[in-house]
Amino acid sequence: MPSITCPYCFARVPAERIAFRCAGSPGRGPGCAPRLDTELAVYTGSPAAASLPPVFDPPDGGRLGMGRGAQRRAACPECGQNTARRVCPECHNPLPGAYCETPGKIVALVGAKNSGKSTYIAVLLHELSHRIGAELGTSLVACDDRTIERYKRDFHRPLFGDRRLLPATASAVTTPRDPLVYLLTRTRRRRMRQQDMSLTLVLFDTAGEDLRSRDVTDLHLRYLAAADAIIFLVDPLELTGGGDPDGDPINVIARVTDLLRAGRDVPHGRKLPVPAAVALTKIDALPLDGALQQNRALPAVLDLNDREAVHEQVRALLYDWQAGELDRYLGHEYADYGLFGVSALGGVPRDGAVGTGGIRPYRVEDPLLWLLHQFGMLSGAR
Ligand SMILES: Nc1nc2c(ncn2[C@@H]2O[C@H](COP(=O)(O)OP(=O)(O)OP(=O)(O)O)[C@@H](O)[C@H]2O)c(=O)[nH]1
Ligand SMILES: [Mg+2]
Ligand SMILES: [Zn+2]
Ligand SMILES: [Zn+2]
Repeated sequence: MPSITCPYCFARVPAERIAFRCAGSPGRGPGCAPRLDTELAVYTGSPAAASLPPVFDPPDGGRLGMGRGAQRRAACPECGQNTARRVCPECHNPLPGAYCETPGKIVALVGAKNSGKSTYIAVLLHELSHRIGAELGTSLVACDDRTIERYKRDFHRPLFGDRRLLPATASAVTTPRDPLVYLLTRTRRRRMRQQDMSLTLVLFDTAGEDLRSRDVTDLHLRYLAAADAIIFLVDPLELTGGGDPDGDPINVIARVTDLLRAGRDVPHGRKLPVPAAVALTKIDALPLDGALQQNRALPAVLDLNDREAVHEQVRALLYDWQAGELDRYLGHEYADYGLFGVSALGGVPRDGAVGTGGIRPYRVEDPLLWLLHQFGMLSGAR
């Protein structure tokens, strides 16, 4: 029986159990009035954001002879109006239609403290909705209103508006936070047929320290267990050693890898089938030559020559820095891993602000292009 994974609470939901939310009264229609949604309030930790028209279970599809699978619409049992707003029956977050039809791959992003996660998220999403999105012909849609508001308030406005660096992310232990959830959809034409494929970007902007503590939240554990791919961000400065061993990138990656294994019952000795993109951040601060210094040559595909050259160059850097252990570890644990170098800012910041040249992202999309290729959403070319 088909089922989907809720990108908010990561519950497995059989398609025929996807719930609906009443459309309410747009204009002066006859729909249900908003009321407190307890499940959503518990999830978001904010009752104010959870005053919405009611959620109801799907009508019994079997009894109506509608067969199995997801229903696209249902009539609200209270007001009789039809609604197409589908929600998770557990946490009541919205499940976009495109996600219910073709459940996307969940991509998780992790990194140690100060590795550049928040900045990368801010810039990657910006690039995906502008330059890269146009190049790939993808659309990026936020799956809920909180994602839109939080992206604007916590990421876009400070960095792109005020040109200030983002503050260190508060620990989820003190400030619970739900993920930013986006659906990245791409239409592929294959033999005269069009096919929409989507990737669900579930971005927890985790504070680095949450990944080192033993009490990683339950939600994070489920996040990692549900992830179909993972992006690790690594600050090159931390690799050269000397820092806190707990924040050592290899230790962070090893802890997350153990969680990935536990979440999907892959025993030690068998490689994890989850593609892992490991990206050095802040490469604008490194003296660079070779492939990393050039641009990708081929647009709208995965440039395979470029991919191999960058992978090898980053691998060589790791060995230069006496961090070859990281490469060996990844090769041992993952069936498929790629090494990357990215710069979200494109220049070294000064006094808490973006450098004078502005934000000039560099190769931030590379990990994502590689993952799209892994999932059959982007062709490769030489
Ligand atoms: N040179 C350079 N520095 C960067 C770049 N991105 C981030 N930084 C620096 O790294 C610092 C940390 O970046 P954040 O994005 O806040 O890192 P984080 O991983 O979210 O950190 P926590 O929330 O504390 O875990 C920033 O304040 C910048 O000084 C980049 O692309 N280039
Ligand atoms: Mg942060
Ligand atoms: Zn849910
Ligand atoms: Zn209703």
